[in-house]
Amino acid sequence: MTTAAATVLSPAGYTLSDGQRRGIRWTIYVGYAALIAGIFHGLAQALSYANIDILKYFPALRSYYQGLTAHGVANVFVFTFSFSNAFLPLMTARALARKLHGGLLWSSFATLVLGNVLLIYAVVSGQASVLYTSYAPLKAHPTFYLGVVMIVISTWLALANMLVMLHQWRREHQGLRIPLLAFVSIASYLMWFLASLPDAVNLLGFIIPWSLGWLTKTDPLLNRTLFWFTGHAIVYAWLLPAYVSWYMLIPRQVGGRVISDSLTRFVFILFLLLSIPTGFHHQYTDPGIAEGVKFAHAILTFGVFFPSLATAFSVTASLEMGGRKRGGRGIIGWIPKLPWGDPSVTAQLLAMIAFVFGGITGLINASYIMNQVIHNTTWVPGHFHMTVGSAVALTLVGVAYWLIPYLSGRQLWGRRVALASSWLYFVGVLIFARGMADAGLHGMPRRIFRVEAAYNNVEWNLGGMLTGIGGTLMFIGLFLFFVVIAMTLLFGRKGEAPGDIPWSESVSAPKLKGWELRLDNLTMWFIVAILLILVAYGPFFLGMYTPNFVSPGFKFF
Ligand code: HAS
Ligand code: CU1
Repeated sequence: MTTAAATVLSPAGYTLSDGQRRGIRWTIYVGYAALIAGIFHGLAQALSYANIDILKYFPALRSYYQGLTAHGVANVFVFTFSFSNAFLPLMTARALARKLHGGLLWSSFATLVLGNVLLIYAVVSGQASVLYTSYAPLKAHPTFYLGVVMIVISTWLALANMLVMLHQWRREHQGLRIPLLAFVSIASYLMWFLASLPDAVNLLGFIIPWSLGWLTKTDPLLNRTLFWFTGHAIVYAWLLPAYVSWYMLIPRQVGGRVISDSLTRFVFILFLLLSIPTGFHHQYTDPGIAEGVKFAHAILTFGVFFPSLATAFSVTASLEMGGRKRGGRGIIGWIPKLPWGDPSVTAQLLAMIAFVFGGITGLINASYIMNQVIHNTTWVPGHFHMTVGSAVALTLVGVAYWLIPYLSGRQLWGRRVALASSWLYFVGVLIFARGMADAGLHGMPRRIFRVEAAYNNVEWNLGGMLTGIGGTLMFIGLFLFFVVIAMTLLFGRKGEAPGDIPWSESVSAPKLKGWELRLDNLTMWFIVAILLILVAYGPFFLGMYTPNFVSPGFKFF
């Protein structure tokens, strides 16, 4: 390793001030508060597929759809982004050995809280039972959409914080490569920033004015298209912070290293390029979109599958390196040698295993013809509970097991309970997803209150029952996670927490000359991403589509 690169990669003596530590911690707590509500609603949803109704015991809950909206919004908007708003800037600050920008840290926190308050008001008061996708012409109270906008703005402020730190660092370190941990963290939110713009246009330009009554009619196809323009890439905004941990932190935690600096950068660049121009794979069955455009998005979806395959290879190689260092032999003999007793590692290993099935089901969804079979069935929630509901959720659980001690200065409480929590959740989600997939293949629609459905089918019984059993185990698993976190914060031993972030260096240092330097040119990759988007969405917006503002708003629930 060259000395120049080494100095930058391991800046000694990094300390996070108490004020900034608090800002980061409270940002994460906002997400935890949402997730607590989210798991209770999740339990109710899962049991309802087994024909068990506990929704009636929820105070002030008016409908199944109000509960499902609360579940989706809390888990995928608030929990995920609260975590990322804290985690990614912290990783960048650590890698660049810089202080966070205090004003941006706290304004990101404030907008997150404001967004949350607006969302809670809209959903709890029963004025926004439109589900997290909020498809027009279902119409919610303006505070719902404003809440979403505020959450998005909080992510932009978090990105601004990272860019300010990068800008300052670059001024002082000309000619040096961006440290990998900072690069992947920034690339993740840069992708999300670009991805969030279409739905920002949708909300600010159409949906909010319509919901305020300034526009009387709306165009559902346009709204759905703008939503999915953002909505596919949003899944990678949830996933990439988990990948940051898998690439950069897990290797250190198991005693390995990052396999390749350039491959890691390349993977995150591919996500920047390919996450966005794929949104029509959610609209294969929508009328008004030419087959050719849908086909192009299908091909690009197979393209965005590739960086995850590269990740599977790369992360497994880091794990194998760690397992062998710990005495593992043979083709798979290194697997049991991994530190399975470390709750932070175990949660993330289980997240990875679940994601293998999440990836396979994703490929099935993306396949144009097979999508006709599974679209709008419970297969789809089966898929996404093994992606966002496992790869992401379990990784964030695993990261919390070192991050909360690091931020609070208290040692993790209850290692065994923490391990049990992840195993219960993992086994639960596999049973749950098997149930959903099975029932989906027998045509059970998603987003139905089965308990009251007049069109029940006996072929859904097995799948529905597995869904209920798996969902209950998932609930217990995450409930135990909260017990561990609460006990750590209240009773964890002081002064024995990790003093640093467990980040890893790559096997060989980043090159200081040659083509690899271009990988760091984020501005160039950002522009290439825009060009690809123009190719993928241009024909639809410029050629095929004529605005058709035909529909008034509806409120059914
Ligand atoms: Fe998806 C629908 C296609 C990934 C989330 N997806 C959804 C919805 C959500 C979602 C929420 O093409 C529903 C939206 C709605 O409400 O309507 N998805 C894909 C494809 C991928 C994919 C091709 N999805 C995700 C991720 C998500 C997510 C990630 C959240 C975080 N999805 C679709 C399609 C639909 C869809 C269609 C529409 C369906 C419809 O008709 O409505 C791919 O990116 C997946 C790539 C993943 C892999 C797996 C790599 C594995 C790794 C782990 C390695 C394991 C190791 C284990 C190392 C290739 C990296 C080692 C461990 C040891 C112990 C040794
Ligand atoms: Cu997607």
